[in-house]
Amino acid sequence: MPQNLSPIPELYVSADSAQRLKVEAGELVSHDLTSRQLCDLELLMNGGFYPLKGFLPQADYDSVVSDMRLADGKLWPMPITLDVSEAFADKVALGDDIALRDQEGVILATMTVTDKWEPNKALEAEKVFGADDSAHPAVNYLHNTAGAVYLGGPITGIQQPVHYDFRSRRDTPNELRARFRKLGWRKVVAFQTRNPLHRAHQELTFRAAREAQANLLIHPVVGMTKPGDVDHFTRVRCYEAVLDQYPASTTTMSLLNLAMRMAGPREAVWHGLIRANHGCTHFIVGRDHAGPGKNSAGRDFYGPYDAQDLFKQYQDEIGVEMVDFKHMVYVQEKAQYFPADEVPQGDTVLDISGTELRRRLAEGLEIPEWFSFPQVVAELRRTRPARNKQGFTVFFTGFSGSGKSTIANAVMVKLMEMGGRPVTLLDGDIVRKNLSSELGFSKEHRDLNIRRIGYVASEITKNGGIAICAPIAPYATTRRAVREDIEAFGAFIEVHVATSIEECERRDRKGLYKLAREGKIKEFTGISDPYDVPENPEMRIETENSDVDHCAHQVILKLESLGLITA
Ligand code: PPS
Repeated sequence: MPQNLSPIPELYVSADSAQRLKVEAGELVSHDLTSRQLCDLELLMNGGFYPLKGFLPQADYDSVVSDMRLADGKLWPMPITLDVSEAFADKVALGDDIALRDQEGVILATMTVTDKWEPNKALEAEKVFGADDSAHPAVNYLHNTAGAVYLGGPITGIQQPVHYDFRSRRDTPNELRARFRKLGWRKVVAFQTRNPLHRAHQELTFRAAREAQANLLIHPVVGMTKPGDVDHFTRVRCYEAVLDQYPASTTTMSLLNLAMRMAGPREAVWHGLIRANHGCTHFIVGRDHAGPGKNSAGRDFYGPYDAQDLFKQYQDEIGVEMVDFKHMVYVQEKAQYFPADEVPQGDTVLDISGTELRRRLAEGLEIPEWFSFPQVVAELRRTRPARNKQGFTVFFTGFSGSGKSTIANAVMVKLMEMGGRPVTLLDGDIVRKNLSSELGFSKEHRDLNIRRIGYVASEITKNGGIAICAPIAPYATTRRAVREDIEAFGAFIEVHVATSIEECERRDRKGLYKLAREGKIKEFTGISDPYDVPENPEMRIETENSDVDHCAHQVILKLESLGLITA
């Protein structure tokens, strides 16, 4: 593919106009961008999403969803949308300019709203992600995080989002193009990654570049990746260590502030277009590129080669050539890496899967030098200490009077007796007194209450402590959101205290069921308000025939079996 390194159009106004526009925009209705929208806006403004001129208007959106093309026919596989709440949408009329602010309130851009509509999210999920299945992180986001209304229209960029971390490693498409021009790099292979690099990656990327007779751009995503991934701070420190392993002047690295959608084939095409905008000529696409994992039936969302097939089909339009990702394995006798299909006959192949690596890290086991670089392993161990040294959250859920608090208390005391990590109990009643005293029991207030508990628990988990939560937490989607927040930092163990409503009512320790039956307490869980029974909790406890000590002991045994505590 011919390389084009002339500057790509950006959406920024000149510095003088920016100053004036910023003052004027202070008067406009303003929208606080979500983390994902902030990533999207940055790439819209700096040309990473060229030829988009703003968040998609409806005609472009419809066409992208159904045909992977903008309304004018240009290839674009991913809907880049500004989702807002209905309440916000009501404040905006077509033709209005709105200010787009970052999370600190800084105005980054204005947008002229040309379109406003309620999208068919189920259709978007089916078409873009292949299934309306909330096990897919982007579908879950679509239904449970994104607002109900989309606004579309052109953007006027005022300033770039500010990044305080790894500033010298961040480049706009035009900065990278200029760098390639200056270095005389006429062919550039980009490698997209959201994981730490080990020796096999170094081998395969170097090999891919050599085969294409090109230079190499390590282009990791540091915006939003798959929930549960290693945080980008750790990854960038790991990448920096690996960068030293490439022959000098063949390879460079730049960080891409992209919010991934994990959309497999469509995502691969999108990644290709983004790399073309960054001045690359080749792009490495591997097995299950940007795969979201398993669907709710336990099967992969996409076939392992779907992304490669789709990419090949659109390669000319994308403007970058696909380079096949070779699965590299270590051959013991030769003490070097080979593509899996070129291993000399009879030789011994060594490989460590991602799952096995996580297990070894979790259990503090040896990670051999042939697999990774010592600096990378040291970084990973620093961030992910062995499981018995990490923070975690035990989240009890169940009806009022089911025994959650009593068991939670007993578990807390047992853990404190063992020592080693600080333990905090976030019991329903304690939280309602100290954190949520103004809240009632509507769905909105319960959700807010649980999100607050989740936030505190995630901070405790992140900092290596043990959080024990014991609210009713009646809604499955909210429990899932809390799980995601916490699993970014450590284990989340959901314990369903499955005492039946009849038994809770029979016990009626606080006399609340009686009042609920008499209608004196409204929206009472299990009587006049819903409770979603957890479908796949880590543990379910029956309290009707066991005493508290036995129930608490079962939890302790579970924590032991997960390697979170050692006897
Ligand atoms: S929630 O739904 O998770 O926000 O509830 P939570 O914060 O755990 O608070 C539940 C405790 O509040 C008392 N209470 C009620 N529970 C359910 N429904 C209604 N309407 C209600 N009104 C007051 C009740 O004592 C719960 O305490 P526990 O410890 O669960 O028995």
